Amino acid sequence: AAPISEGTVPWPDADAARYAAAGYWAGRPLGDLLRERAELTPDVTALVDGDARLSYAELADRADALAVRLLDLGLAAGDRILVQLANGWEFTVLTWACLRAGIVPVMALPAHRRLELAYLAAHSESAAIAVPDRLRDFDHQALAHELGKEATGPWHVLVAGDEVHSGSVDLRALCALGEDPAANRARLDAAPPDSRDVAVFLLSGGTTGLPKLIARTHDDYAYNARASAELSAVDADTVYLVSLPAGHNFPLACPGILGTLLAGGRVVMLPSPEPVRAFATVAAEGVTHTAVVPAVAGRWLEHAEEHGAEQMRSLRVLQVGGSRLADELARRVRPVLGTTLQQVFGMAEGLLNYTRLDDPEDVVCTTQGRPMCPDDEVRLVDELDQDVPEGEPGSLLTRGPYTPRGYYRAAEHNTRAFTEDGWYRSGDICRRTPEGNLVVGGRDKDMINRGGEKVSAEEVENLVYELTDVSQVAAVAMPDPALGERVCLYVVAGPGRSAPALDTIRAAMEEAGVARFKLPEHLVAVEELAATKVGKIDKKALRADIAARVESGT
Ligand code: J2J
Repeated sequence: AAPISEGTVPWPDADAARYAAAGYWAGRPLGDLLRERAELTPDVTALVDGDARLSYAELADRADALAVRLLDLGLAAGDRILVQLANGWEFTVLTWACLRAGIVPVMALPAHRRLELAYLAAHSESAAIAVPDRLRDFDHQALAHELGKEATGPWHVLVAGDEVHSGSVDLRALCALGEDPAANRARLDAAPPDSRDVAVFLLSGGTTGLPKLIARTHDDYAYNARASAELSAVDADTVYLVSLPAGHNFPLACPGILGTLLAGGRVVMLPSPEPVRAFATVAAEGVTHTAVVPAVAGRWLEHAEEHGAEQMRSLRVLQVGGSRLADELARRVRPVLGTTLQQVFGMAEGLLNYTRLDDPEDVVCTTQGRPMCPDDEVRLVDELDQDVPEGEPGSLLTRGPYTPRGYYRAAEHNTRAFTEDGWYRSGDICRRTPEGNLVVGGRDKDMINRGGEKVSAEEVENLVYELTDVSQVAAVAMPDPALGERVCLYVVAGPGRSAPALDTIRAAMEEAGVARFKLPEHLVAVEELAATKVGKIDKKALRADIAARVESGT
């Protein structure tokens, strides 16, 4: 496989020097930092997953043992491993192991299917994949082997589960404590990754046909996690609950798993945010912090209103982000759950905005916070990239010490997604309040935000063109009370034909190996699609149309 450095876009030297001098970049690989932290409190519980409880010493030693066994399997520093694990202790041990060995995890989601995984494996030239045996009736292990048929290099299938088939590697066995932890440790300490090298690949929310990979370095991602921990008051007394997919930036490092472990706190993993189990877990483990998307916050509030919030007594901070939290929902958090709300407007591309824990209630409930770092640069601009007047809505551009300057191996797309001088175009329309907080009011990127899961309209449209014979299709966001948005398709039938049914399209997409959350949930067949002045499909008009239809119930 080609070295990663070939496809990444480094920060310019002057900026890198500035970020290092300011102390944001500590010059230490994440695996080192974790190992060091583990030594401070070896006997303290670091990780909980059901009955499994690992102390810092056990976690660090298992991670080292796994790292060494991965190297012995033939993986080398700089190699990539596609990670599609459910939320469980294996995810955390594997991530830690990778950070120690310099093996780079590519953070896929459990919902991804053949099409997404095949693309990610090829694009990252992964040499291995880590999957559950089965999850919700889906045979991940079988798919992982199928993907191997297309691999050009070595392909190891690591399986976390009870049913490990021949030809697979038992990930849990690989995580077993080694005979000689000191020897493992010495071997890994002798060849630490460079702190400026890639630590993890995150997936972009995506506005293009295929998801982009975001290369986050040890230096920038450690800062991301550490500074986040400070802003959400995560420390050694923290018990952080992970219930969103762990490979997502928010629960992984904002401050998430990494921020909590770097602070010496405890991470508790749950496979889903379903309220009955989540509430019981908060009570049983004394959870102090957790992160959810607005759709989950809504379900938790309803649950608490019905059954009481007694179980939530230990919860000090509820972080909510991933899509716009309605002000009315935000205002119910403190009275109903008795906890402090922290709004998080973040992105896997870097920039994180947080409301501060001591902000006035009004700021916490009506804004999405402000940048985490003093050296985060944020501009709000018009269509010509000119700054809008203060207080007016504009499209967000950003640069900073944890916002890489380009996607991985995407030179052509980077010319659009980034300005010439390295500003990332987030595509969010925001305004800045007089106190400096951002309020997200919309977006000018072609993405559908389904309860925090990002769906690229272009990706869906390409699939529909490929799989059906419609003559025109547009995927647009349909307002939804529970999820915020769902995917709606507008289609113009092929000549002399009728439009395909929604179920037909969904079945074809599923058959093609597309993640379920991307499947359209509503279809509107029309004679023609309105065009803009430049001849593009007028999505704005379609969004207004579907909103009006939902409103009037037609
Ligand atoms: C409105 N839109 C938001 C918010 C993200 C923390 C939290 C979220 C993400 C995330 C993340 C929003 N209000 N509070 O990585 O570390 C939309 C914006 C943004 C896009 C990024 C984190 N919080 N969004 O959601 O990479 O449109 O990251 O550009 O998945 O989600 O999506 P993603």
